[in-house]
Amino acid sequence: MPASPSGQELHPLVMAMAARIRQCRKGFPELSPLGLSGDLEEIIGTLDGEDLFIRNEVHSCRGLRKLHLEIARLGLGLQILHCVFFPDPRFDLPVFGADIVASPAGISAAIIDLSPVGDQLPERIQCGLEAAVIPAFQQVRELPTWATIFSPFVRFIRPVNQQEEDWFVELVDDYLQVLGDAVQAAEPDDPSAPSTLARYHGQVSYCRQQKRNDKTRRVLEKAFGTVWADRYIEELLFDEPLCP
Ligand code: BLA
Repeated sequence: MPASPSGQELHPLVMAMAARIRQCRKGFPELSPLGLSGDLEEIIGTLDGEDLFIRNEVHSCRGLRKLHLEIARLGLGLQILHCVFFPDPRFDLPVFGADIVASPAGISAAIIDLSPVGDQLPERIQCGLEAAVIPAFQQVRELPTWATIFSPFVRFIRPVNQQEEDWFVELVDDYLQVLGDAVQAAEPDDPSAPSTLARYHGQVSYCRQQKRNDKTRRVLEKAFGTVWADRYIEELLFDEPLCP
């Protein structure tokens, strides 16, 4: 089977990350695929004679309202792995986010975080992340101004060699283990509990801050137009949770 509908190879880090995320995802409780309206599962187009595609996988599980994994090729050899696991606000769980941006020149951005939806991370997550060993990446990138949503454990790097790419995949695995353990242990609060409402508002602001990332919007607009990009961002990438 070709690596992509266009038959072109995906960057090894994009493939390795996707494989690891899928493997970790399997362990989440009551995992089930979420239907996507037909035109959003696989999106294929062309730009300046180049094949474009986006492939989306969306699930839900006990504790998480949406687990989204996207792999895309979006023009000029740009490849993106985008992954966000959004919690169900009734549960005291963070948002898992990961993004890889690869171009023919190599990986320009690799980011991973478990982001709080309140003042701080749940204690169990905090302790788990404190125990994770952070590899000595050579190129740590500066976060943009909208990135106030991330935790102190966010890693935003440009991997400089294969070893650093391998380290990054292991780090993603560590963060997903910490999240997975918390998901297994979590018990829901009442939908009307103040804690649920606070986490709902926290998740809404996470989504709104992410939507301030012009780089994502620009790439999608160039490939598929403004109206489509808007809908895609609002409905699939960073849709806000339903009020509990
Ligand atoms: C940066 N995101 C980028 C860049 C591009 C995209 C082209 C610039 C690359 C660079 O600075 O080297 C594009 N990312 C996309 C597209 C999608 C995508 C098109 O996910 C989806 C279809 N972005 C996220 C998530 C996080 C994230 C979940 O979607 C973090 C958890 C972070 N992307 C992120 C950050 C930057 C970035 C922090 C750098 C922005 C900057 O430096 O201004």
